[in-house]
Amino acid sequence: MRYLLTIIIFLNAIASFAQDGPEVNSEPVFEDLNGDGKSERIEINILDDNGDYSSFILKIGKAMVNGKHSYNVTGFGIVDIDKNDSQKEVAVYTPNANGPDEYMIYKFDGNAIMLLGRTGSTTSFNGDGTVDVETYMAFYEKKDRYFYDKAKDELVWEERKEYDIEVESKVLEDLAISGGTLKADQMIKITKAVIKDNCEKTGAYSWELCDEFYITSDSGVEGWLTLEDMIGKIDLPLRP
Ligand SMILES: [Ca+2]
Ligand SMILES: [Ca+2]
Repeated sequence: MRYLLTIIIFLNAIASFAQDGPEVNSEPVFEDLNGDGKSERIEINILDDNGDYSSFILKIGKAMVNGKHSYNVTGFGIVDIDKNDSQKEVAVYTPNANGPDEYMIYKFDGNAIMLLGRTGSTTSFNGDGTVDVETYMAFYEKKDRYFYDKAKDELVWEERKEYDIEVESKVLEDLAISGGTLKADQMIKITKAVIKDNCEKTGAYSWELCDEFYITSDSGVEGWLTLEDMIGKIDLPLRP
């Protein structure tokens, strides 16, 4: 029993799971990344720069690459962005201090290592050539999708400005919107978020106050408001 417990503790020490992501290893792993039937040895050296652990050297077979992440790196996982090809990828992981996960995703073609892209927040690898990234905004989650462009060998963002969201909230004081007036204490739903470019008005935590939101309500009053319009007037579930 004690022997088993020691093994379990040892395994816990070398592998942990990222939120929604692959198993994260800090020890070498053997895996066939380029689909030639031979496994590569994959290893990460996390560099200590006076207590900053965001730089690393990734070694795959005889190839190596230097990388720098946004936060301290804890290891890497093996991911399969597209299960329909024989390639697998290496995702170097940092648990962002603010909660969301971040990955730098590398391909190995048998000779060289190349960076396909990086994801800046909580990431889901769908296995069909797409990767979903969920970013915590002021009071909602913004869901973006990337697809693996094989011709470019790059993870490409599906560009969008408008996001469907669903946030219920209460009106704190009477507030005029394009479709009428929202009354204090009535419940509303916020159903769309539009991210505005070049917003220079920022609030606490760099919230972009120009972003626009579509409001619906049981009273039939609907319309658009900016984040600036809403703060203090609508009981938004703000998260610092
Ligand atoms: Ca191989
Ligand atoms: Ca694949």
